[in-house]
Amino acid sequence: MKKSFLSFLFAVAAFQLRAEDGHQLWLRPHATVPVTVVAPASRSVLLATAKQELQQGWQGNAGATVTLTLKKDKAIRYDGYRISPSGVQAVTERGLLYGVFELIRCQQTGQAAQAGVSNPSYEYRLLNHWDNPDGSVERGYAGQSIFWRKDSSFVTTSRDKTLWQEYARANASVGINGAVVNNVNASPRILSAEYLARVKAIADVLRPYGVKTFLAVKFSSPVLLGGLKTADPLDPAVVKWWQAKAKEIYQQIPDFGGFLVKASSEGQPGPQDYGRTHADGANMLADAVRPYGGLVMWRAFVYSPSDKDRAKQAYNEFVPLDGKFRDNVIIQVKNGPVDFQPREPFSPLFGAMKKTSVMPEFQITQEYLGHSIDLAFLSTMWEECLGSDTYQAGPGSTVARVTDGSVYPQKHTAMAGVANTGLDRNWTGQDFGQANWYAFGRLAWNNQLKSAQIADEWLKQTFAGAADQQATASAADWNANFLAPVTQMMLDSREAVVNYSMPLGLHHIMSATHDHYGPGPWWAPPKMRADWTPPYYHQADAQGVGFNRTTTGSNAVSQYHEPLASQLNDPATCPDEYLLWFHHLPWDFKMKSGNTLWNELCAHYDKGVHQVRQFQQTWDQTRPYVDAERFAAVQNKLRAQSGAAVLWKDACLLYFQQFSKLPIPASVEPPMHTLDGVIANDMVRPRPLPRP
Ligand code: GCV
Repeated sequence: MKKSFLSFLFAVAAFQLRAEDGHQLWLRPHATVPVTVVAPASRSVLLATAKQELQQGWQGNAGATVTLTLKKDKAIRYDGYRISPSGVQAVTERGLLYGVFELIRCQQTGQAAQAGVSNPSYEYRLLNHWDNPDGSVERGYAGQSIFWRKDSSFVTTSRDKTLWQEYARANASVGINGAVVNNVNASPRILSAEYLARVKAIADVLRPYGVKTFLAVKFSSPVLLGGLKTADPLDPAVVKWWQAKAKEIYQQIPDFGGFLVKASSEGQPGPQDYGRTHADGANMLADAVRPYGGLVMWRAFVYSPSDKDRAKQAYNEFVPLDGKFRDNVIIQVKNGPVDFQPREPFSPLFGAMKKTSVMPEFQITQEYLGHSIDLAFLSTMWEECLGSDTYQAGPGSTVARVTDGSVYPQKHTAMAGVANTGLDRNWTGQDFGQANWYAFGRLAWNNQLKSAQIADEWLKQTFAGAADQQATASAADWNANFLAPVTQMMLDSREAVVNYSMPLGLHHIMSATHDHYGPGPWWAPPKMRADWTPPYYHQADAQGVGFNRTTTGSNAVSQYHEPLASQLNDPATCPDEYLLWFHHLPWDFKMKSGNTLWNELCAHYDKGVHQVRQFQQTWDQTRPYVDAERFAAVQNKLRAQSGAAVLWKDACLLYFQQFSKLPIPASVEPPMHTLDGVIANDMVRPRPLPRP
């Protein structure tokens, strides 16, 4: 059972394929040695997968015997496992598979596999694909959908199957056990017989890797697909329609996971169209899937104008419904109260619904953090959210603990991530985007993991042995000149994006015309609803900048528990990171650093630009340690990101300067753009970046 330690890095160099297009993700082929696997006699496909993975990936002692045991064990919950000197023990076959992947991960990263139990933090660890039936992907930056085709062809090809299998395997390797395979802005067609046949085909390929298939459904499907006159959740015909549809699905996919619903949100139909509540809608669907053990994930991403402050609306709508949901409903809550911004405080819904299962939704695809161009390791952002103390059940009630069942008796626990996958050969567009998929899975398995460990694991599995020079390089050399600097770059990368785009609590000031890439603090076409425009969020004027959410403003602070509410309410105690989220402050406001707000803002934008330039230098120095293909790809992306960072800095400083009327400090690199120029360019769609 002992693993092969650091020699793994270099023993494999000769084995590597020289063409590294990133398709193998963190599961690149390795030199392996024989292992004997002793496992229960079973025809289970999952068990077969576990055995196969062990045999194909073993890098421990040659000729070792590893025993896989299925056994009741009170210490193991969900799909957890116990590692012992003789092998892996679990209660479920999925648990065995995850234990096997843990053994292999440890061997590959030079860690000793820890004897003992590892339980997942969440029962369900799910990817949400915003993939449309026509093959496009909403907020997708890595090509077309891996599940759906533009030509609406329903023939499942061997290429489809191979891709879905690789996808499922990657998920299983980090413990992801569910996939919602279509967009939350759901087409009713997804529930038609022809689409369900394809869903079945997908489910059949994902199953051997323990990945359950779920669907996002449109609330008005009974009308649009079923021809009913209403989708009122209390109408008996509607109830019957959903029951029949659930039966039809489960007949084809007996282990179907359930439904994800975006309702009464951004133009999507919902129970409120019929004067019903979210609970009425969710419960009706929950009853339809209950006989089969299905789940309903009901999204809290709603912002009907119940309050002038959009950040308050989800809380206003959902907290009064606490305790009114069936126990197979989970309320799916975005990490922040607005919409996946580079930095948001945690959503006040976390911890506030004490009698309802609540799950976090993170966005792996980088809608607001530079698409698949910018390098942004999002693990640090999710770690920040999960570690935030809600105080809802006393100190230490972190977002992690109020959602994973340790504080409240949630019937079900789950975490979702909006996927960043597409048909691009490397799956995620930017090679470092793979790290976000990896990190999501690892954090869903263990919500206490640290980003530094995740980055270290991912880099070792993704890049070790990926250059000819490594045949002669030493482990110490690789650690010092690749692993350490690149880990640091990853750990700094999200903060760099915050610095050059929306520092100090600024949010939602991106360009709308470029699909949320690049700056657009000025964007406010006439007649546009205000809470879709940046000026609504930054509120810049001659007096200052920021959204007043204190007790003298929208009072969003009151949705947080004490002592947090008071801390956030006072600019002297509000953390700088959230300052302009909660406060409208004068341009000469004295910051904790001693700087004025204006100078501090300028310094953050400038710092972001310099951080990206530092990343470029860091990456350039890794050339001897990285295969030529991925080296050039990342280098190109960083070059583009560097330009984008300068554009953000120049645009935002020049725009805000119109209000502050203050000079940009001499310590800050002077703008190379003009405000008119960047505004004009914002209205023109930029040419796509050349693909390296
Ligand atoms: C799927 C944001 C995105 C939308 C997305 C929505 C959601 O508004 O821009 O593309 O729609 O969030 O999460 O439902």
